[in-house]
Amino acid sequence: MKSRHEGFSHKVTSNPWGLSEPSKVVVRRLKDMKECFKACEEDPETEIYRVISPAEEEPCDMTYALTVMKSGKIGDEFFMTKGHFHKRQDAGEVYMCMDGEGCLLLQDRLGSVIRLDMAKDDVVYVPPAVAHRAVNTGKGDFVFLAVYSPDAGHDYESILRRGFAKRVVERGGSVVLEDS
Ligand code: M6P
Ligand code: ZN
Repeated sequence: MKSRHEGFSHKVTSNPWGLSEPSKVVVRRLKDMKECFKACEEDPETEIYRVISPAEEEPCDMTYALTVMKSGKIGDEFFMTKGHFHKRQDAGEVYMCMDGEGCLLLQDRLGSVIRLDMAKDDVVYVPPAVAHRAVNTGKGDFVFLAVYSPDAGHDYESILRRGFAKRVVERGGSVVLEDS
């Protein structure tokens, strides 16, 4: 890994999806996010998604991460990320969908939620001060690259306490946004 002053680069690989070396992988399983799903009878070891990021130790002003989310449901709820606010109130983020189909839920501090659908090649801007959660509504992996400032920080607690006001569920074969 070069120092951040020299820049750094990776290839996004497919089969399997990942970033070329050197990179680090964080796997999130059902047991790591039980508070997020309404039902959780499935195997706690079930992998929901993994986040692959540069193995960069030095502080950077910008970085990226690839998220690879499996297709599936827990009860009637589609696989999703934990979701977070940024600790820094002025830090947004950009998501680029590399493969699959899904959506982003954006919830502001007052609890209003909007859903932005995402498919391969879509680019989405996530404004500062909204909690964001990605949901895989497709039949294959949902893969997206996020570009953000690492010092934005992840605030999971605020959104866990309140919860997302809407859930993405399957009803009669359709993808539906429902009140929590
Ligand atoms: C994207 C970025 C990461 C985030 C990941 C998973 O790749 O937003 O910063 O960690 O999605 O989302 P979460 O942290 O909410 O589980
Ligand atoms: Zn974020």
